[in-house]
Amino acid sequence: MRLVLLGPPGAGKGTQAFRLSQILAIPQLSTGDMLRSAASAGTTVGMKAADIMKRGELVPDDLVARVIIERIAQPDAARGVILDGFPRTVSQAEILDGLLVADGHELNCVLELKVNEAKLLDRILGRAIQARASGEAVRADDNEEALSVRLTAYTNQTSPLTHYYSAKGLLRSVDASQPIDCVTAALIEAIE
Ligand code: B4P
Repeated sequence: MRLVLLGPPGAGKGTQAFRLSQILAIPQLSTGDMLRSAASAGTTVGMKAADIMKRGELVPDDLVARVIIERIAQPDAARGVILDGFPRTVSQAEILDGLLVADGHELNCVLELKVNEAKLLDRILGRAIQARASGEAVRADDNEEALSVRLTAYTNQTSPLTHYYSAKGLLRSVDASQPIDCVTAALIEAIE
């Protein structure tokens, strides 16, 4: 099973990808997490990505392609993958098509998480408030300024993917403004 989770920042891609990964017993591949780890580790890719992510912009396709190509080649990904936050541009979708074809696989389903903008803002800023209260590090892009840039990037660069995948008959949209358990149930139903 090869799945893509698509949605604006704070839609719950990471939250739901983790749950689906437990249920379906296939790995969650989060480009956001991979880029944040690369940034903390100070790798060449990570150093280039860190400031871009902090501003809320999308990291260039060639850098993201490098991390995903490396990760998807790992043995555990042969069983299937849940792609969390990748692809985010039409060029990335074409890179993914090429990778899957080369491995003799195909995409089973693209799950779009739909949430209105007010709720996205509440969730992201809520996460920052919670992190601050519990003494954890606040994500560098969880602030109003970066979120506005992230939302614009989603509208301009990522949302065209809904047409791309709908034309291929792969898109399933789910109301992700519901409580977390209800969203998971709706996603499982959409996959089935
Ligand atoms: P990501 O790490 O992918 O994060 P995100 O889109 O901002 O959030 P996500 O949708 O996963 O929301 P989450 O579950 O955390 O991207 C960060 C940055 O990395 C990008 O801006 C970009 O710079 C870079 N990047 C990553 N991939 C890239 C790519 N392919 N190309 C270029 N750049 C790339 O949920 C958010 C909050 O909401 C949490 O607090 C959660 O608990 C809460 N929540 C979730 N679901 C909920 C629900 N149903 N009800 C209530 N709260 C909920």
